[in-house]
Order: sequence, then C-alpha cells, then structure tokens
Amino acid sequence: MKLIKTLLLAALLAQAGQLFAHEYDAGDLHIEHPWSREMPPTAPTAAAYFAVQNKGAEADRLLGVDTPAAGKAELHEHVHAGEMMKMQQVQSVEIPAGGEARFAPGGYHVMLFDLEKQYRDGERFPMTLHFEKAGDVAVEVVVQKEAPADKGHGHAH
Ligand SMILES: [Cu+2]
Repeated sequence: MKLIKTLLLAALLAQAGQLFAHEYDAGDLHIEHPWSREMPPTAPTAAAYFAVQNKGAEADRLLGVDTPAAGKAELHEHVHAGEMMKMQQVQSVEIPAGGEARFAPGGYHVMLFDLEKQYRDGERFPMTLHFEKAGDVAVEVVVQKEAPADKGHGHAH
C-alpha cells in the first residue's frame, strides 16, 4: 500500500512538473521553457520555441540546433511578404547583451524536418543549442497542445 501511494505521488509530481516552465543556464545565458506544439501524426514538420536571455555584457549568437528527434533542424523567421507571412531560414540569431531573443509562433522558431515521429502532448525530446560563445547547451523540449502563457511581448497572429 505504501509503495502504491509512493508511486502515485511520483506520477502526480511528474505531471505537475510539466505544468511549470523548465529552464537552463549556460554562462551568461538563461534559456526558458523550450516547447513544441503537438502536431497531427501525419504532419511533415514541427517547430520548437524558447526564449534566451543574455545577462552578460557581450552579445552571443545562436548558430544552430540539432536533435535526434528530427533528420534536419533549421533556424527560421517569419517575414511579411505583402499580405502573406512566409518563413525563411536564417543562419544565426543574435542574443543581444543585456537583452533576449524570443522564439515564438509568428516569429523566430526552430523548424524540424524528417521527424522520427510526431510527439504527443506531454512528451519530451532532447535538443542541443549551439551558441557562438556559450557553446553547446542540451535542453529538453516539452510537447504541449497549447502555447504557454506569454508574459513577454511576442505578437500573436
Ligand atoms: Cu519554419
């Protein structure tokens, strides 16, 4: 009985953990809540989002990412093309000194191609961020149905 209670408690705590933002520190960089929206099982791509704050006095750059969950991962941005929004690859994203870069729907995102599978709400997959100065930072991407509440200034579409 005690064992069952312990297991139940562990399961509850594990679930509660997913509701809270998870974050990572690497040198002067602080990486907040990497997440990906749950996609239909047949969707050909997915996108990952996070915010990076730079507490240092020098700018850093995100040069790329990779993940065993996808055959290819690219840094993308959304740009206005007349009435349309289209996305295009960028080679790197600056994390300004004392500032931040936000990856969010409608803006910068990590585009994931050739997925090994589409992950479900609540699942996680590993991803490594490659920074020019801070080096490689391993994070876990949480898959969720809904975008996390945005306390920042991302713009919605
Ligand atoms: Cu894209």
